[in-house]
Amino acid sequence: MRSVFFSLCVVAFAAGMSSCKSSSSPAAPTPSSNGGTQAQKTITIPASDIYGSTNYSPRTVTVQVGGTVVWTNRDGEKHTSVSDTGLWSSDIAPGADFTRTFPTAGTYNFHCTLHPAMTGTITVQ
Ligand SMILES: [Cu+2]
Repeated sequence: MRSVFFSLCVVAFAAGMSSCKSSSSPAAPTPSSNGGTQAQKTITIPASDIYGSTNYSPRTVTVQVGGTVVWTNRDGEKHTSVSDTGLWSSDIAPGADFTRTFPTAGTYNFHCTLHPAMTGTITVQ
């Protein structure tokens, strides 16, 4: 019985009937299924905790080649975004943000010069 139905379905598929065609085709991939590589990512610096400590959130992001990263300072004090290799350096005042475009694939580490525990990594791919 099962093989008869399968055979009928194959015949119907060969004839171009959509009802069997759709059930035998794999689902189309969705655009967001590639791990989240995007043209722009935002790194937030949240308000300090009760110990006066904060950090980049998230500390690691991945963007497309040519994409941009925006650092947003939501804390009440100044922070910075400084490349470990000297590619960029910017103060980020409370409430302000800093945007940088990454035209070249690679891994870019950065830190805050004012708070040694604040470090992060950007992957451009
Ligand atoms: Cu800082």
